[in-house]
Amino acid sequence: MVKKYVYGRPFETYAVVNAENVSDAAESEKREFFREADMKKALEPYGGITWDEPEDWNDAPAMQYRVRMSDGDVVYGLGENVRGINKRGWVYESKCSDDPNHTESKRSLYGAHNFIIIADADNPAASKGLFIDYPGRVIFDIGYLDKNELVITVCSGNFTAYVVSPAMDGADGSDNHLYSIVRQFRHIIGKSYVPPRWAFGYQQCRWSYMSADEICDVVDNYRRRNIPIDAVYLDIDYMERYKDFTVNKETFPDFADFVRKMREKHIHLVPIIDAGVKIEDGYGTYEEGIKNGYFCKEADGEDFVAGVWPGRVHFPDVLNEDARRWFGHGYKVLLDAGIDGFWNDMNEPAIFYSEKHLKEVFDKIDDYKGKNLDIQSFFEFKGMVEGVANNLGDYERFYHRATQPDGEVVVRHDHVHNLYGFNMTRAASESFKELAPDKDILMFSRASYIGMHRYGGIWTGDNHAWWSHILLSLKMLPSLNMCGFMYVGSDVGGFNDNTTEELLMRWMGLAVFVPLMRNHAAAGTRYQELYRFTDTDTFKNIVTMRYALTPYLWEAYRRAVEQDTLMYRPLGFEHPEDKVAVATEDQLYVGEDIMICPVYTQNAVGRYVYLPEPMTMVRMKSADEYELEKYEAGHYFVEIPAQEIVFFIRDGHRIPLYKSAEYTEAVFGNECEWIGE
Ligand code: MIG
Repeated sequence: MVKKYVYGRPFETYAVVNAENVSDAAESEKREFFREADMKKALEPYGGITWDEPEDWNDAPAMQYRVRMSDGDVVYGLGENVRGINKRGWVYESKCSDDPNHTESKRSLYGAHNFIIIADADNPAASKGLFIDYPGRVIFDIGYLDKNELVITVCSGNFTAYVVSPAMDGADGSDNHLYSIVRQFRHIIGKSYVPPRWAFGYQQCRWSYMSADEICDVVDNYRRRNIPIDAVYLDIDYMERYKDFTVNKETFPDFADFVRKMREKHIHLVPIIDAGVKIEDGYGTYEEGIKNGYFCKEADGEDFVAGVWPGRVHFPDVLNEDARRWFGHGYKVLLDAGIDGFWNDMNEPAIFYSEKHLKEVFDKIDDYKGKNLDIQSFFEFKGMVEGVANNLGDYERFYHRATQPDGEVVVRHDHVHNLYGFNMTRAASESFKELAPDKDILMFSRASYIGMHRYGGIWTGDNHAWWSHILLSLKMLPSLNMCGFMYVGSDVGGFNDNTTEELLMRWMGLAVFVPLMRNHAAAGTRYQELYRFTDTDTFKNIVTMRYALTPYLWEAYRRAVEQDTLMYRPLGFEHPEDKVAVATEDQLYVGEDIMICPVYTQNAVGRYVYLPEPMTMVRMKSADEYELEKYEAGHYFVEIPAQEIVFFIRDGHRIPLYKSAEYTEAVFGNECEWIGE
């Protein structure tokens, strides 16, 4: 059962699309559920979170929900975020952020996924799902100020909360409270995006391959060594001076021909698209946007100017239907050149500086000139300069003419901040339907909000080549699935900092089971294409094993989408009564049949594995060489060399192992054998 609690006059986010069975809460229930809060007092203990007096349409007081948790209760959800699968013990803030430092002290990453499940340990039937449909800031204190209290603060009185209770009457075929909640929630937000099959192949990225020649070289290196690969990425340098929908003609002469040649080698090229449109006379996208008033505006009606890659840019007002359609049609030049995959970046939107704020800072810098900077003034100065990038104040400087069901409304960006990446991706995806209805197109984004899962996937942004980030990426998988995001993955090997051969190998060991298996690294870091290392045979072997498993993963993915359920299942979902299973956060069920237990520590010979049920261990040494061994439920130390892929098949289940190939489509035509009991 799903019940809807409407407060004030909510902004329509289009997160929920199937509300036919959603019932409305009575006024009295609503008053009980969320209470008005004195915002200053409510936010003070969290520090650093400011509260602006809302303006115009968004003028209702902030609201707060509080509930006690007993010791065993588990809180799941929140999609892309730091920390555990069980979110208890920290405070999270929904605020799409371009933050390249994913430490556990953070509260927000690139996505805003306001859905949680409170799994009630004492009375499982009282477990519930809670979705806060509000596109501005929401704070989820999940046992941070008081370890047994959950406090949700919505920085506005205009929002909708959806409460999902388990339906245990068998109506939805469920016999598990947690899955029942997931299924009902996923139903109301609509079916998740399904990518083309090749997007399950190994993909190579780097910021940036600078030319067609360099890309040819990368591809040759893979093909020559028979390391399977399906896609290579174009990061910002393929463009002409970082202008969306352009291609640098010097470094990529005859782009369409290049795309075609790559496709003959079964390689898909995937260009990046950035949110900011360069301000430059004679640049078509810029001029059209200006002419039609499609960019976000400041209060005085001037187009908002921010700085990103190309220097000064405007942001397309993707919350406006006409502007959205226009921006989406920009992808056409690349589609026409044969491109069938894109990644949308910097769409929180990331802002290096706003022109006005930068001017204020430059003016103030004069005050510090020649001064004896002491502890006070030095840190003030430092903070001021560092605070230029992604400054929250900049989000209060511009407006959208957002399309709402009853017409257009002018809304200040910070009140709808979390919808930008969603609508940029929606722009692309809606235009694909129109421009290339027969093409199956890969689309994923950095920023997102629930609802965007219908239009594309996400990657989890600028992680580091840190061991802890293998585990972090594993923990996000089920949380993302709960929020509808199915086509997901992290930058394998780590984006920031230099990777090592062993780290990359172990990361690949997890990525073998993840839809988006993309190796990506930042400019200036060590090159980390698989052939750059000593033991390229092992890398080849790992990727080949992935291809052998791809049809299983594809089916698991498809089924999870069709059934509105999880592809990645925490052990606690399968065994809610088993306390050890519930607390195990470094293993996952993948689909209905297998459990994975990747190694995520340096110099390991293996790891401890907990089996909540009897299973058969599969020790894959290569795509066609494996050993099976039966295990009873219990705790084990399992030796897992980096050269092998070890996972478990549940009793009574079998999975297909295909003959591998150098690109994904070919695998599906191959023979398979079934393994398991
Ligand atoms: O702030 O386009 O997350 O994947 O390589 C850097 C350059 C901008 C951030 C993306 C990253 C990409 C990079 N971009």
